[in-house]
Amino acid sequence: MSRLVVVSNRVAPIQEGEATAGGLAAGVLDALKQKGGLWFGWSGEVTETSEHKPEHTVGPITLFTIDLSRQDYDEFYRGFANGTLWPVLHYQIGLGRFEWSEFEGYRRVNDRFATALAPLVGSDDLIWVHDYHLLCLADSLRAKGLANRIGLFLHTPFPAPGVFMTIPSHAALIRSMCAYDLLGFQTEIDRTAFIDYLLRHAGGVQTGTEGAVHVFGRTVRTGVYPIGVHVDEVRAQAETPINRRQATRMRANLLERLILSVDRLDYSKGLRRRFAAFERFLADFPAQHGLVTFMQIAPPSRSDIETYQQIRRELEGEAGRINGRFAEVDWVPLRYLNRSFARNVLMPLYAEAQACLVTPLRDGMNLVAKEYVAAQDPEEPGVLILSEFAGAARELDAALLVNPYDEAGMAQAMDKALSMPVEERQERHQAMLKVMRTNSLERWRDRFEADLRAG
Ligand code: ADQ
Repeated sequence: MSRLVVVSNRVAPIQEGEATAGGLAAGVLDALKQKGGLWFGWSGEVTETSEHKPEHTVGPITLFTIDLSRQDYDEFYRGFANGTLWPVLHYQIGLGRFEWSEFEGYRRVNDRFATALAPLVGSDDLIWVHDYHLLCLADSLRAKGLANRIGLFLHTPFPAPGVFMTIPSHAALIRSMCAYDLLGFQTEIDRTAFIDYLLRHAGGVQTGTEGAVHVFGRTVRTGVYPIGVHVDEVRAQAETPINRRQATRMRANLLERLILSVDRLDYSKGLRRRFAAFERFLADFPAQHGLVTFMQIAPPSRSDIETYQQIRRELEGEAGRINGRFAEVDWVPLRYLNRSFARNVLMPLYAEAQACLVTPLRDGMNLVAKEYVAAQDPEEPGVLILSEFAGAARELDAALLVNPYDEAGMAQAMDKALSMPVEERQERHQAMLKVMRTNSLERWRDRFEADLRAG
């Protein structure tokens, strides 16, 4: 059988026998471990020579990475990928910037990936590309004569055409995306938005096959593949006695009700409005004073981009102000932790929390929501409060769904979560667990791979 070649912006650092991180890394690794294959991406290093690293083998997996030059990093990574695409894909048009030179840098790095990758690929290998950094990679590989099956899975949302078209190079991007054979999305909403663009703005015509469009002289297939988590693995991590002891110690100096949030520090995650909603909760529900702690874990990410520095400054200010307004000598309502935690600390902490607030303004899926549900004790589960604009809300509709722009609504949901009877909590938890067991991480991976192979 042909090999699987996975390409993503970053290759996760993996060691044999070590637990892996969530989401992309875990899903990709499982796929590669089963059948063996190649994982290709950026090393994470910026060097003047932008060299190839020697390949590195872990079990049946070969890792191959390249460095980026300073100019590549600035134009491709900080510039077009994270300064333009990321905000627009998350409907934050006002936060986007656009420079043609950065778009050219993005194309150039996609070409560099293709140049380094092409000689490593066999003629019948299956190429599975991940995410918004590499929308033009298939186009670059085709230009080098590769006729392999190439698929892209977009981990972020795909926005309504009118939003995507605010990117001045939108037409070139879409044309490049159509060099893929299969485009995978997290939800039907994302897939429909993409097809809508093709039909209304690119002269596409639907073929008889569901989700397939004839456009730019070829047929592009699309599919919906909601990414999942390893439910039993998360629960086992949450329950391991040594992990639990650590979590209980961490909890010891918190009060009896813990509301938890865990995110990368990113403006798309809705942290500012979430802080405001917690403030509203404290103002509207004084009976909860002295009883509730809201813990926000948010390690900085992309911190050399101005919009990220700004949100960090704002949140630091807000956390101080809210605590200043409400804290007592023996009670600090908001704990704001700017660091990441190992999974064996995080999963038991999920299990300890009575509620988890996951309120992104937009999110492709949001794995924290799924991890929180998976980590719960089925007899005494906590309550998930989830933004209706997270991809996960399409599956987890038994959560308390909220509008992340409605601060009063989120405050009410917090109160409802903390006073919900155990029967209702169990019922909601079971419903969510059932969907998550069906839409597992294995299913995500297997369906995408099978569809790409089937062609
Ligand atoms: P992200 O935007 O990074 O992923 P998310 O889906 O929530 O968001 O995944 C984050 C992962 O990192 C989770 O596994 C979580 O446990 C971990 N994590 C987050 N904060 C952490 C912390 N402080 N310490 C330790 N671990 C932490 C992108 C898309 C999402 C999509 C995923 C997968 O933006 O919408 O769900 O890819 O497709």
